[in-house]
Amino acid sequence: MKKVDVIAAILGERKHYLPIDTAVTVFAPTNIALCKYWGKRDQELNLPMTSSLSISLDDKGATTQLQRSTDAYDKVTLNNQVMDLSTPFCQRLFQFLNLFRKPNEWVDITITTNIPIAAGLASSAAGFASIIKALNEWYQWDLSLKELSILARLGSGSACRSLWNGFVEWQAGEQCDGMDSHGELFHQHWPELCVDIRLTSSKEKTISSREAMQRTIETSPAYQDWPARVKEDLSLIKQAIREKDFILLGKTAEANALMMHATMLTARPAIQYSTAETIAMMQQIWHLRAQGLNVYFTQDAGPNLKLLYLAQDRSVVNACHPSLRSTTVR
Ligand code: 2P0
Repeated sequence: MKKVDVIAAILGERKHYLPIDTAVTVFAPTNIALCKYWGKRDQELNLPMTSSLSISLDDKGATTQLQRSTDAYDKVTLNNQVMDLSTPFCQRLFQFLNLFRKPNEWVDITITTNIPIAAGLASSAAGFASIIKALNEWYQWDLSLKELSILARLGSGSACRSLWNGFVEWQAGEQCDGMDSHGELFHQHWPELCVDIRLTSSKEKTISSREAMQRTIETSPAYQDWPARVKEDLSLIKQAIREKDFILLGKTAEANALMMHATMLTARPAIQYSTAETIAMMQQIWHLRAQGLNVYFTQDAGPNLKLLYLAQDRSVVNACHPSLRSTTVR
């Protein structure tokens, strides 16, 4: 099954709609997975091997402004910088846009993120989610969030979780067209749950998560244990959120992230996103926990850690160790 077939099935007649003349501006939050997506059963459609669950970072994410280009060529601006259209960023963007637009529909697109790009902070998730929301308004498709989630997934898997604020579960689904593989709200509120990004590096990662997850599936003997582990972790994390059991949430989310990185370390050749700073940071967190502080971490495809703790511990977390000070994002 190809992306164009999925798009045709969702858009139907709407595929022929013309864009409006005015600019549209939309925002999508980035999301941090508490139970990770790692590995695909279909690379073309970004269909995952397992379900996953994330929390969105409300006002941290990507804003996309989309309008007709005043010239007969495309224009891309990323974080106030006019982009060369041959960069990998623009190539990936146009691969996606070309699935939807018609010939000569030249675009002027401006994407602004308030999180570092490609440092394992899920900026591509927010980026693709905001682009599909912008297309939905530009062409006046009037699609549901579920349909937008399926289309966002075609750009980047984790983007399908960035259509909502709060907790979002991405159901892996079983169908080969992926119509049952999309995000949906996990209806729970937990305003006391805090997420901090501890930035050890905002440099671009050396290996994309797309390439890393494929190599892991193909070469890591540890990967065979991953789907069963995720099933159990997902169930525990949902229980923890429902019962507001922070310790269960923290220890399961941390173990899930470490297991994901263990599958990468045992790939051939090995993949390691952690730096010396990342490891030192993990040890500090474990040390603080041994002293009784309820702080946990999760880590994505990059060296930065995200701290998880409750609002009541915010001042203690910040005071404990100067190097633990970080950006509170939620
Ligand atoms: C996640 N990550 O659940 C996991 C944890 C990184 C580590 O989703 O190939 O950029 O576009 O589907 O979505 C990052 O992978 O990969 C990711 P593609 P994506 O957040």
